[in-house]
Amino acid sequence: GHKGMCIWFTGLSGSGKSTLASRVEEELHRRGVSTYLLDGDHLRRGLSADLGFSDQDRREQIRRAAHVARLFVDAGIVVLSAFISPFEAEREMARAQFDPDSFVEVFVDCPLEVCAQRDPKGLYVKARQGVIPQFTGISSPYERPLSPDVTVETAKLSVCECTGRILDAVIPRLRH
Ligand code: GGZ
Repeated sequence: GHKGMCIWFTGLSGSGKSTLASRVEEELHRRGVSTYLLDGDHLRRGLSADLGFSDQDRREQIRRAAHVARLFVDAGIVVLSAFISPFEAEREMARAQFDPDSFVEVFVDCPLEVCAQRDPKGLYVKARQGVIPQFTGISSPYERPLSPDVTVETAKLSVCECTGRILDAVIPRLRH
């Protein structure tokens, strides 16, 4: 068996959080680990359908996300949380929900310009046109993590290499 754990991905829109969370999830499945993928988009369609993107709403989004993650971790599941989570204070609040060795903060580090070039959903174009207000990195802040457990530079490393680095931090902590 293994214990529950929260792997918390933070980074800009388009930095690669969801891609890496699902790749890490696949690898954990191969090792027989029970997982749950929790992401911003999903939560915002249901539990957080009442929230927008003001600083206050983002703080509330992260509070809810951390709480839901905690429920799953208590049930022995490894939760992969992928939220921009732009504020250090809320990331620390999330961390505080867990035992020190049951929370791994992964900074998905990618330059804004690269994220804006990737722009898989066309959101950066709309943000720069002012069509989408309060867009992270354009018209809303992103505080870089001060002490993440793992940093992966997705503009420099392959998805495979980033996945490997995250697993290297996670796997040893899964044992009781
Ligand atoms: C940032 C936005 C915005 C604004 C819509 N700012 O890359 P995506 O598209 O698929 O995922 C992003 C998602 C961000 O939700 P989170 O819950 O992760 O954000 S936070 O932790 O800050 O609460 C993005 C989309 O929503 N999106 N408008 N204005 N991202």
